[in-house]
Amino acid sequence: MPKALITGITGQDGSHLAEFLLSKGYEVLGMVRRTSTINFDRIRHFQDQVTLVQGDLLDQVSLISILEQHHPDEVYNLAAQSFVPTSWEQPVLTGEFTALGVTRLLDAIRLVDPKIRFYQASSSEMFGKVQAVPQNEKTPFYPRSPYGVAKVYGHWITVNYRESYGLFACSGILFNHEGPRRGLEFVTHKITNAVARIKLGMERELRLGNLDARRDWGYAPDYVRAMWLMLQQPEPDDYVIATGETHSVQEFCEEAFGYVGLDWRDYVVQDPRFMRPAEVDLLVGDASKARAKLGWQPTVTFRELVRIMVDADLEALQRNAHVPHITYA
Ligand code: NAP
Ligand code: G4F
Repeated sequence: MPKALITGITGQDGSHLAEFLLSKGYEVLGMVRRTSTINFDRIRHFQDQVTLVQGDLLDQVSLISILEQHHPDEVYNLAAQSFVPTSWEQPVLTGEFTALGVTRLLDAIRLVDPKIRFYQASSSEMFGKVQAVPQNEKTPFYPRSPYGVAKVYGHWITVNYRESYGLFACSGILFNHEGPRRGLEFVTHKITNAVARIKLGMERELRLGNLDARRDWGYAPDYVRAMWLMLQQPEPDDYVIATGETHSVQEFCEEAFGYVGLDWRDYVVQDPRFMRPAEVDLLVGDASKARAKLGWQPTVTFRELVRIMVDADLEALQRNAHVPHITYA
């Protein structure tokens, strides 16, 4: 039975990847950091099928101990400070987690067992002020946030450890991917949660920032499958994972409000508090390498994604589930 360690298992992608690997017969280890309140909402339904181990990307000894004690065959590094606006407020901490954390983990692998296969969660945010449309593996990076800068470091240190030490280290350059488990501060879930609240009479407006920004939005479960496929190849490599379609934040609003029979213009208010110091205006990925070499392709369209998220929010609110109201960016 292959064994995989997931850092960031409590996050959106970590929870989907754990379920995917369990379905493939893996023994799954999930690294969690100590918190005063348990935050296992996304993993509770399969928690008894995985082994949770305590560790932190800031603490190298914890990483080395986990590898020494549990001997995983594959390590998926999904942990990060992943919210772009926070990276301007906490740029040093973002660099510690999202950039140097990658080196701590790669070095732990090099020291304990260089045969471990490693996946790094790189990001389309690295393309930032895009130098080509669409973006592929050869497009130069021009990050526009401390988060993007940190991810560029994480990407190149992964390539460097592959080339310096022969590690089987892959970097997946994933474009935005969403779903009902997305954090409520990200724009897609902020919109669908507000649409559900407005539809149910619990709220009257939705305050957003830049409505013109365009993203290539896919469905998170499709994207974790690509991570696994990368580690099953004969050679390590880097891959762009994207749908190849781009939509604006306004189009996302049109689709989400329209789905429940409302006109977004009656509810959306632009608020300068949600504008960014530097914006990524347009992302659209070219995943032809992943299609050709991994046989990967997305299965959920933009319209289906919006509907899946709106339906999930409506259902959660109608069940009276605890869906906290978003009060910050
Ligand atoms: P997410 O929901 O924000 O999850 C982040 C995870 O990282 C959480 O489990 C969090 O744990 C953990 N974490 C944060 N700092 C840590 C630390 N110092 N030590 C250990 N764990 C730590 O992010 P996601 O959307 O699943 O994304 C997964 C990865 O893919 C991230 O690296 C993100 O930057 C990258 N990425 C995401 C997208 C996307 O569209 N979702 C696109 C490209 C790349 P807590 O629960 O304790 O906070
Ligand atoms: O949903 P977002 O916060 O995601 P963003 O910044 O694209 O980052 C996400 O995708 C990256 C991959 O490209 C990941 F690496 C990263 O970890 C994260 O998962 O914002 C999307 C767009 C931005 O242009 C933002 O300015 O939506 C715009 N936006 C407009 N109003 C807003 C809002 N974003 C947020 N979060 N909140 C708003 O009110």
